Amino acid sequence: MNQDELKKAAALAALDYVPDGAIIGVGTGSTVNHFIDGLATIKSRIAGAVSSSEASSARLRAHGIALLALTDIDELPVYVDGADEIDGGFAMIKGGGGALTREKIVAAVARRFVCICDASKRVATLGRFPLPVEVIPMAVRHVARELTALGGRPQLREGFVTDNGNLILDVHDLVISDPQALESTINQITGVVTNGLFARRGADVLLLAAAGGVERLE
Ligand code: ABF
Repeated sequence: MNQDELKKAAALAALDYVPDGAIIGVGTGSTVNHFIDGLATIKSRIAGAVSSSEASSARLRAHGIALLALTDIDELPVYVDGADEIDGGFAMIKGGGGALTREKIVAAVARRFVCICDASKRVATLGRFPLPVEVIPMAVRHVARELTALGGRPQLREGFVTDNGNLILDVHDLVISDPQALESTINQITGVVTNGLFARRGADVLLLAAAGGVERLE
């Protein structure tokens, strides 16, 4: 199986975690796109979806799946999303697709975060993937200086503006020995909207697709 087939296998396995009649939190990315396509086959069994990006909203809408605003609900049984990296404690680096802020918001509301990945995303230690940091445009140089002081090498994601109208710095060469501590430290930098470390609120379930099948880890 190639990587896309593995992503699809992980995504379809997540349908088992969709309760009948539920509103589902939906992430962003190519793995999630397979989940959205799978969700369309059972859309009569769900009440609708809360989306984490304009891209996912468009795909959900194209399938006729009802979109709800997070402000319309008080709880969410499950959130399904991919990751760029995930470690043994289910902490993640996310945001390669640029949707990290809304992903983190919807994940914060969800009772259960089901992460869907191909095996290439599984790492012992986070950090080979450059850490995305969403930044208020006027603060981008200040935040870059602060991230450099933390040992990172920030690069502006050229030509990219997030759904929220902000910029993204991709931070290379960070040594992430304590994901939760670094997530909090970066959150404190004035001008940072969100950083792509999902460690304080990691995944609850990991569906990891490899050649031998989909491993379900909790
Ligand atoms: C999304 O999943 C992003 O946070 C992350 O970048 C992406 C992984 O992308 P893909 O599923 O396309 O590999 O939630």
